[in-house]
Formats: sequence, structure tokens, C-alpha cells
Amino acid sequence: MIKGALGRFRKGLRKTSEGMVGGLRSMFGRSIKLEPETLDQIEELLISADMGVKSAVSITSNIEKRLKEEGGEATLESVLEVIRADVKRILVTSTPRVKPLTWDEEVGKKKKKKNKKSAPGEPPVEAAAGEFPRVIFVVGVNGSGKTTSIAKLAHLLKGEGQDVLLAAGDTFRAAAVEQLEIWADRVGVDCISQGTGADPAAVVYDALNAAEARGMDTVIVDTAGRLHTKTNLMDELGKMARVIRKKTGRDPETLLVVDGITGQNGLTQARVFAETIPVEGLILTKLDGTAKGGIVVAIAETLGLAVRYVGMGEKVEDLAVFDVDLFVDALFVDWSAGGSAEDPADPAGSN
Ligand SMILES: Nc1nc2c(ncn2[C@@H]2O[C@H](COP(=O)(O)OP(=O)(O)OP(=O)(O)O)[C@@H](O)[C@H]2O)c(=O)[nH]1
Ligand SMILES: [Mg+2]
Repeated sequence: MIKGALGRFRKGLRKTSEGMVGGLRSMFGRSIKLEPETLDQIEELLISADMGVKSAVSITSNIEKRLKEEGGEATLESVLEVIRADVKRILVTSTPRVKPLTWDEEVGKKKKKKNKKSAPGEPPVEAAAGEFPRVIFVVGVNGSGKTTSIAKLAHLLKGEGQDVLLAAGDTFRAAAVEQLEIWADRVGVDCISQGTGADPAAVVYDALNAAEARGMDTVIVDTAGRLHTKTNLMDELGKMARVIRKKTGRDPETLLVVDGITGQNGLTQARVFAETIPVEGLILTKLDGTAKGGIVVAIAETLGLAVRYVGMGEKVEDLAVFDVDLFVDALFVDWSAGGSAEDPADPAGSN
């Protein structure tokens, strides 16, 4: 286990656990009675943590079962046990609910339409694995936390001993390049850029050349946050992906950044992305700023996309590899009963 990881999750998810566990405690005290309004209140509480209606309904019906089994009254702890087990089950068993796309299909389709006469012009896909760096493509709507997450991810990978290079592919928004450069400096990695207004695909091309020449392990590409239409998104990202495939023989690994505070709205945006471009996983940000960390459950239930990393703060250290057990543990800390952010595995506290 990562040192201090549980403590980081507990601290990051404190608002959510306070809202949920604290909410149950203040509504019912230490024991919960089987009454219709009780079940409604619990369902509302789960929905207000953003777990999604479907999850909330199924969890509440399991709570009803437990209450019946226990003769109409159960302890807060045993009700929490039901919720904990259900949340874990939903996260562990979730399967993709958006049709998986490949850059091949999408990029190929586009090309055919545009250049009917040209010979199959796709770059040869060579067995280049191992020779070229891993390329992580970070996408998402404005302000979701892409650039900050890239810095955090670079910090995390660097801590694992990897050589990381950043590519300033957001050439659209003024100051986006400088922002990434500042982060790169702070983290102690290099950043390849061409400035505002440059062709993002050209920046990616430069970055891959530099990465190859310098023997880097991973290139992380920042992208512009706008999302006018699916076609625009596909055009710009598709062009970048094509450069990556041409150069490395592989498709980029696309991580979609979703702002945890935007709740159901964020879910809708995530769906638009996942139905437009291939998305391999999510970075869910700002979980520290919300009592709605249950969004992880709604994502599992409605999109089935894997949450790979979670952002829980604005510092470079505030990104954690998503872990179901740590997440579930952190979600159910009873702060009013003396819960702590201290990691049992790291009593000195590395947070
Ligand atoms: N509290 C908190 N704030 C975060 C987190 N991640 C990002 N932020 C903040 O969210 C804001 C937007 O972050 P950016 O990284 O600039 O977002 P972006 O997606 O690159 O935005 P654009 O470049 O405009 O598309 C900044 O103020 C960040 O500090 C997080 O995990 N927790
Ligand atoms: Mg940005």
C-alpha cells in the first residue's frame, strides 16, 4: 500500500463522510427504526451525496431488508455496514456502459469522408512497444482540473522513478501554456511548448521527438478544454491522436478529467466525451471540495468507466491512485465518533 494513502483518502473525503455518516447519526442517533419515512430520509441522504438515484434506491432496499432481519430496528453501524458493502459491490462489479470506441474507427471514418481518393493513408502501426514513451492524453471540459491533474500525475510518476515530459497541447486559451510551464517547473519536469495559437498536433509531434531523443518514459499531453461540438472535439483530438499513433505505433492512453463538484452535470459531460472519443479512464477532481464524493458510485453505475485517479486538493501531492477499499473506508469514517485522517499503516502521518 502507498504510504499514507488511506489518510489522504480520509482527509480528502471528509466532507462527504461527514455529510453521510454525520447526517445519519444526527437524524437517527445510534439506532435506526424501520419506518417508511426513515427509508425515504436515507434514500435522500444517499442522493444528496450524489450516489445517483439507481444506487440510492437499491441500497435503501437492502437497508430495509436488513432492518426487517433485525426485527425492525438496527444500529447505525449495521446500517452503515449495508451501505458500505453495497457501495463496494457497485464499484467492484461495474462494467462499461458506453460503447467503447477506438481512435482507429473514428479517425479512419473521418479520413475516408475527407479524402475519398487518397490511398489508405493511415500511418503504419508498428510493433514499437517499449521503444517509445507511454503517451497519456488528458482531456475534459474547461476548468475541470486537467492542467493541475497533469502536474500531480507527473509528480506521482516522477516519484516512481519515471522520466516524465509534459506537452502544452492547450494552445487555445491564453496563458494555458504558461500555466503548464509553471507547474512543470514546480514538479521538476520539462515541458515542450510552442505558445498560444500553435497547432496542438505540432506541439505533440515536437514533444514526442524530444521524448524519444531524451529517452523519456512518459509524455503527458494537456489539451484545450472547450467542447463546442463532438465534431470539433474529434477533429482536434483526433489529429493529435493520429500524430501519436504515427510516431509511436500506439494510440494514446486517454484520461478524462471530471470535476467532482459538478455532480450529475459532470456525469453528462463525461458521457459526451466517452461517446465521442476513446476514454480509458477518469481522473475525478476536487473530491476534497465537495460533500458529494458519492459521484464515484454514480459514475460506476451509469457510465461504468474506471476511475483511475482522484484529485483531493490543489497541491501536487493531492492526487491518489483510485483504490476501492481505501475509498470505501474513507467514505464511512465517523468523524463525530473520533474518526481520524491518520493512516493506520503510517502512524507518523505523511500527510
Ligand atoms: N480543491 C481542489 N481544487 C482543484 C483540484 N483540481 C483542480 N483544482 C482547481 O481547479 C481549478 C481549475 O484547474 P485547472 O487545472 O486549471 O483546470 P483545466 O481543466 O486545466 O482548465 P482549462 O485549462 O481552463 O480548461 C484550479 O483553481 C485548480 O486549483 C482538486 O483536486 N481539488
Ligand atoms: Mg488547463
